[in-house]
Amino acid sequence: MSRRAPVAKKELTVAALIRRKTIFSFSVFLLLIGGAWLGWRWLYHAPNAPGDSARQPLRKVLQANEKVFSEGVFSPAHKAKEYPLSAAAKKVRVNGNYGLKGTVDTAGWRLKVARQAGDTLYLTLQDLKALPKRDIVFDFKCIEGWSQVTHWGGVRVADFIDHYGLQAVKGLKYMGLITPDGGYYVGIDMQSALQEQTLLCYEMNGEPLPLNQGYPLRLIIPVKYGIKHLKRIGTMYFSNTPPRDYWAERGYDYYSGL
Ligand SMILES: Nc1nc2c(c(=O)[nH]1)N[C@H]1C(S)=C(S)[C@@H](COP(=O)(O)O)O[C@H]1N2
Ligand SMILES: [Mo]
Repeated sequence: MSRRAPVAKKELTVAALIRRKTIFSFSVFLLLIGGAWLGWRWLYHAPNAPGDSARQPLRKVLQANEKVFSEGVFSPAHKAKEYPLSAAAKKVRVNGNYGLKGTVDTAGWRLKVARQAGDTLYLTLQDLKALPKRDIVFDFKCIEGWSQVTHWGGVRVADFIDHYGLQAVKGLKYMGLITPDGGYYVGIDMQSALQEQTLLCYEMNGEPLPLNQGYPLRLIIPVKYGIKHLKRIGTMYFSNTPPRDYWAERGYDYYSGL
């Protein structure tokens, strides 16, 4: 009966063990570095969508975030925190003046509301002031990294739409706003436009808006970053395709939700 004797496991010396582990660790290190480099190269050479300055893979991440924010964890009822009047800053920071060059024709200014099918409303500031006024004190946040608790007053976009019989636009996906000179423009998803805290705003600290803060009318939309709070509204329109958006065209998040 010939039984094979069990092969004795070859004992490794400590030095050989260390050598083996070092080679293994170094190979893993090289693989990770190589992977990171390839990934970066892929991202760097990835194309942009037409008219977009964000690379497509990065834009897809932003769009995935938007989906989570608008349909997922954060419900449509999501509201910005409100503060007491006493918390509002007296000296309010000014930021951004695209579309604000030149003065406003105070007497001639009208809010142009493009309803569907070429039918347009022209409203005066008095028309807007005749509607119920809503005051809000909230923490205004700019993507540049600053924030300030400030006090604004105006008419809710939702009330405005109901009052002017624009119910049909609620079925569309977006509201677009443009300054009178076309220099600044934003697109807002309808759900956020109709949110109870979103205002067509004509007052700051109980006074008419200063020129550099959007006189005669601006958007206040507390569930979004400052870039969406367009100052000096000229035209309002509605559509199912995303309206042009100044900062989204320059690579920022279109949704810009908080
Ligand atoms: N017309 C116009 N609106 C604008 C901007 C702009 O450049 N032009 N900048 C936006 C940005 S980035 C911010 S943070 C807020 C600042 O509002 P404030 O000047 O009242 O602080 O306005 C927004 N609305
Ligand atoms: Mo901003």
